[in-house]
Amino acid sequence: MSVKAVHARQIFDSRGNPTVEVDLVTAKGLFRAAVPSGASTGVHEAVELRDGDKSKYLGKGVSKAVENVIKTLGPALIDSGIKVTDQKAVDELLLKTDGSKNKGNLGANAILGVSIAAAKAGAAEKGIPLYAHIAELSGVKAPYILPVPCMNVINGGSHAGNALAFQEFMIAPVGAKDFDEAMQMGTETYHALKTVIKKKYGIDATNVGDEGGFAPNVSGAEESLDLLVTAMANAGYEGKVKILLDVASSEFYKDGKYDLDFKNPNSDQSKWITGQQLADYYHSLVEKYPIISIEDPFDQDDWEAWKAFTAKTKIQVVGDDLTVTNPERIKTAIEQKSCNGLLLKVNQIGSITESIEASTMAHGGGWHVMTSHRSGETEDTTIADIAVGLGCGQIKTGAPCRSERVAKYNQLIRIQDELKVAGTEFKYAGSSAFA
Ligand code: 2PG
Ligand code: MG
Repeated sequence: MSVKAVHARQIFDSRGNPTVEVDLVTAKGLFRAAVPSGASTGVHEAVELRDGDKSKYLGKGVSKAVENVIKTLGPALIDSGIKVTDQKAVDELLLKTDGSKNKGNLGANAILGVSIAAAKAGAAEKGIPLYAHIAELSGVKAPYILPVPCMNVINGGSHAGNALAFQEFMIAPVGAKDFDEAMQMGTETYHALKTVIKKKYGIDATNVGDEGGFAPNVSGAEESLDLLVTAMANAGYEGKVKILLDVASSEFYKDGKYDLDFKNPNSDQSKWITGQQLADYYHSLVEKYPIISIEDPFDQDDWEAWKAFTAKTKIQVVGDDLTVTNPERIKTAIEQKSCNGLLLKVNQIGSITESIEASTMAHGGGWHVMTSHRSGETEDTTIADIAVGLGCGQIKTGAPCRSERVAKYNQLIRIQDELKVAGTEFKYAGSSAFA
């Protein structure tokens, strides 16, 4: 079945910034997709097309991207007669129509909106759920794997108005028996954390950041980690819930050094540290706390620091800004042994087919894959289906707070429920996701 109509409009993301929504119509109905947007974006990401007219939405309008869907991508897809079940052909056409390497002509936000909507239409055409369609497209075999929810419960970096340099402190209920129990452990630990923070710093410290995690004005990583360890123990999940970090260090890499005080306009340059000093700091944290994964420990182009750290540590090292879900950069990182895990963000690369390719390549290189939201999100839950369809084993989509975050966890609850009711074999990834 081919595409009958494509429409797009400007809607708003969770930070109140404009973003693209696409409606794609086939004989089976209307299929809708909304595109997320990052704050700590990597410089090598595909281009998110913004209008740049400072008099409107601070230059962040997406009317050009919307127009590119309505006037160019949509008509090209309709005229091609390509079947929506053939995602590869759909995406190839979208990429060819754009014609650039970084999707800068029509915008990765325009292309991705159409690509996701087509995937939803393809699933409907086959009469199967989206995760099953993605599993078929990627050749991932049964049983389905429900991912470990990695919940970002303390927000720092560019996602929060506190002094904390590290961007994300996540909890991962690896010791749960299934996804439902993982959610119980995660939410109970989140609430225990709120109590600990309130007791220690007062009620105003329980306000939340961009991804629904708390954003207390702590002095640094160790103070945050102490809070997490206390909350995990108070909730009764010591040993069952582990900690993951996303340092997002490209945000504070300056002149070859790392500035852990980067949000202070009067930061003292003599205190900026080298990659080696930062690596030593990570090793000491891993010794002291139940940390099983560190994302973006070094700058997106500080390849040597990545390689040295990955060679020395036993934990998962995740590439986000380093690899930007781009098969070319992932290939280099596999060859150079720069990291051993991929953060999969569909809007970093801009199409479903290339995201599948990125995941397949990472798995082929012996890496684990974590599907991820962006800090600016919408109510679209596609990444939950992607995580299951690609057998990722890990997903991060914020704290269990704020509906744009919880929507994805709720979709995973629905998927697990559906699989149970249908008697389809599945398993919860648990600690094997990090082994
Ligand atoms: C990250 C993401 C998502 P952003 O760095 O991993 O948490 O943040 O979307 O701002 O790039
Ligand atoms: Mg990141």
